[in-house]
Amino acid sequence: LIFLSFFIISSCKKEVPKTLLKGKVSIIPLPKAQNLGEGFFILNEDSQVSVENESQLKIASHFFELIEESLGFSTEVKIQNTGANIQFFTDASLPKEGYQLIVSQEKIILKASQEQGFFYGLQTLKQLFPPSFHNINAPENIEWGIPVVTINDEPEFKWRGYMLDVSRHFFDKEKIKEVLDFMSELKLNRFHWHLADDQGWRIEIKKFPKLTEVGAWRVDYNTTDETVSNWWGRPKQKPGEKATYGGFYTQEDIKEIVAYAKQLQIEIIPEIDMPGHSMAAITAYPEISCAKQPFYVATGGIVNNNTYCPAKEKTYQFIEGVLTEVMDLFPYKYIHIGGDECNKDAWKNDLNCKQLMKDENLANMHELQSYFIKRVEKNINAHGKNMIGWDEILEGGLAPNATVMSWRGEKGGIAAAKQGHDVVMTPFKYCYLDLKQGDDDLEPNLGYSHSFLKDTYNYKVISDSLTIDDAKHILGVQGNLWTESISDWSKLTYMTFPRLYAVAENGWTSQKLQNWDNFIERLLYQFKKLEAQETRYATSAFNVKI
Ligand code: TNX
Repeated sequence: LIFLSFFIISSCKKEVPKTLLKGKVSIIPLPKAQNLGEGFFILNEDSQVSVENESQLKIASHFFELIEESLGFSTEVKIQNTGANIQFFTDASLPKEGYQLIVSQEKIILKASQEQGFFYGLQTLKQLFPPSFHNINAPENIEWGIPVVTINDEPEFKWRGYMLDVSRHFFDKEKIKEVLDFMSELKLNRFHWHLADDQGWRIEIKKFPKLTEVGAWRVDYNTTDETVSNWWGRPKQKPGEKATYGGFYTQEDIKEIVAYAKQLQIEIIPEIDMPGHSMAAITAYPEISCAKQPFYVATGGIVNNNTYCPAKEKTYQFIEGVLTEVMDLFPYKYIHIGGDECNKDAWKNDLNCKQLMKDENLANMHELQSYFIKRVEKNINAHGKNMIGWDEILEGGLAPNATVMSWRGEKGGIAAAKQGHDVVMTPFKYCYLDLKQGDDDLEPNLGYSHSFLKDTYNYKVISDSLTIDDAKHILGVQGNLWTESISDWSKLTYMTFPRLYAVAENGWTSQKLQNWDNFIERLLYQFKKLEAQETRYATSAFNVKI
């Protein structure tokens, strides 16, 4: 009895590291090579980090500050602290985004050649913690067991994207930061921000203030029925009705987001959709349309006459004014100009359009659209930037330097690559996160057709019909979340997860290493983590009713 009570007392005194789960590594996206050893490295409040220089210091301090609450203690990060048990080293032989992470029982060593690699090595480290680490309520007096493992890693593609449509439903800047957070954990590095569409203009443009005074607001349907059929069936705004639903980002907000994304190694691709999908803009500035007024910011579904007029100089002045401010705000290479689903009815009977087609020898509406896109590209190129657009920009002839985002299938992307243009693959069947992910009776209030997790996972980014040289033009892959039926955060995460894990693995892990059964096993860790964070995700992918 004395022995037993001694045992009980002593085991109560010392906080047992509850988190020492049996060693198992469940990293998504799957690293290029990993070798699991025996035992654990214990990370506790005595742990210290040593880095070599200021740039590493920034990355490491940012990381350990962010996880301080989850850890339950702070971790000291210093330059050249030889006694530290977590050490960073430059290894110039590693690729830009690659890293090597070596966890032994005594030490953690992280090697990379550049910032990106150190950042991604740390994201991997974060996934080596047990799921309880991600609890929103921080534990106290705890030690964390990190399994002994050696990981050598680098990505397959340089474009690993996620698109969010903030026009159909607006998500404020704090939510955008949360999007960037979950992206960075999956080593996604391109955030495509769909900022303008028929149902709302979301970015402040100083030269054209009505874009946000008028274009950012529509009639509030305030409905809890968020099926796509509800969206498509909505009546249009009537004269005298007040437009109160919406929102926009100020230029200060944009700068804040750009700085935030930079710390997470994410580039942002702003999209201003044109010449179609532009109802919000022409409601603010009707003179750049060739359709008849009045215009209203669209409340939902079918929108006609939502185009800029390609035959007015004013249109090009407007676009130049808008894009100049956009290009100043986003210090990156690409500007997305949309180009999709342009309904050309308003152009067909317009006298200016007819005259322009004659003058420019344009045979049909596709060539007229191509004329418009090419002029816009010239302007973008003159600012030293590249234009990217949806695959409709192939119609009537591709602009000389355009990059194509292939969404209606793989055909457009394949054709563009064969013409020597760069391509990002986002075929809707595999990459559209707004499509249903489970059987109809398992889904809450959602619409469109299906895109099952397994299809997303098994999608081959490089089509068999490409030669090795054509394939070099495939920059990567992206998951797109259109928000017609998504007005709140919990639905956003529900549609995004788990499919974004599959997109991330398609972007990072080579096809040869991908394996569905193994992916599902690793997903279980991610699910526990999402639960710990109280993030809603879909189980309908596994035919489980929620
Ligand atoms: C097509 S994808 C669109 C969007 C819709 C989406 C719904 C693309 C370039 N255009 O405007 O939101 O389908 O899945």
